[in-house]
Amino acid sequence: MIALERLVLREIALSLKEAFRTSSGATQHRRILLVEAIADDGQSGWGECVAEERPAYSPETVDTAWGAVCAWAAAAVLDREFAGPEDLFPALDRAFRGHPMAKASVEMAVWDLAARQEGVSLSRLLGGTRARVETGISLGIQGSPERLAKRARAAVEEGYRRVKVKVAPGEDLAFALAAREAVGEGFALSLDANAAYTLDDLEVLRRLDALHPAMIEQPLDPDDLTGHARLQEALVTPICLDESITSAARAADAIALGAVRVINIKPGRVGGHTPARGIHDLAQRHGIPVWCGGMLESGIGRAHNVALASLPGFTLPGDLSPSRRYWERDVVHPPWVMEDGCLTVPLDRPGIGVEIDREFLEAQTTWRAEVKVEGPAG
Ligand code: OSB
Ligand code: MG
Repeated sequence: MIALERLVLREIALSLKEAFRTSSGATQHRRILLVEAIADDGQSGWGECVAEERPAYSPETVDTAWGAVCAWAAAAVLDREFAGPEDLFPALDRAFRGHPMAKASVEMAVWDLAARQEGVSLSRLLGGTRARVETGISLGIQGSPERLAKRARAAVEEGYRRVKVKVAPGEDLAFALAAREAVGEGFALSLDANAAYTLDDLEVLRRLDALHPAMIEQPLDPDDLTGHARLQEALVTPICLDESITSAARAADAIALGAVRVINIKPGRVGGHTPARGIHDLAQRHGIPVWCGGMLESGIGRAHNVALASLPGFTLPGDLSPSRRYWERDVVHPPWVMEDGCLTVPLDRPGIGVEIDREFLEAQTTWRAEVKVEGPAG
């Protein structure tokens, strides 16, 4: 039985080692919302909200998520009992529409909490079957194709199992070609457009297709499933959907329409581990490979992604890079390190399997709030 006593929200500031640029803008300084769920037995679990500062990737932001957690998610989860962590998402989803990133930050904190209470790893509680997960790197748009080629070559040498390159109209063909030449013909190279194209761009999309990337991620608008289905008919390259997949129902529609051949699952985008696992199960039934996406997470969100990526259907390398790819100093001990192109799933440690560096976290905290159960118990 899980009974939550309070939620502690924190916003932290973390600077990326280098700016990350996509078709929807550049990020250098991250504002990250963290949620700590504290149970009546004093045990706590951690979640990380993947919402960004601006509504570019999705309609949610750090500020809308903060508001949604305080106003609605807290009311839905505090002052009641849950039989298990899989009951959190249904409760949150019944309580209010939308805001999946806000819901996920609470839901995932409770999964960590539940695993710690049971003394098992989060991977084990979720049904993970792998001890290591393959890493991929997502390279932002670089200043020139030459610079991108250099970065892509270095990534292969470092051991990454897949290189993903961001593309945007006007910064696509020369960049993708340079990356293909840099990594070699047989290497898994994928492209991510973050919804920057339309069906009017068919000509350039066909030319990208000719470079036979492993997949092209989210070429069109997130709402445009039929457009993706039409585009898939015109391309050999499998279409992977990211932004479009906001729920298991949406994933089922995309599969039924023929709009998707690979799915990028980010638990933080779809409402948490329960819906993420639902999409994983659905994809497995349809023979669709999935991989775990990333949102430039701190070591906390990364830990959740690693646990999810240990499930059997995650057969492709994810956007799961080691801590040092992003941060001078991560907020967890130990930091995530890459060994032989993989991250190790911390199966012998309870919950997400990393310690929170509370001192560093405190130093980076810009806002903090606590939401508690009312009355004598609180
Ligand atoms: O589209 O996958 C994306 C980062 C922020 C927002 C959207 C995306 C990304 C990435 C980075 O590609 C992946 C990572 O965390 O390394
Ligand atoms: Mg993407």
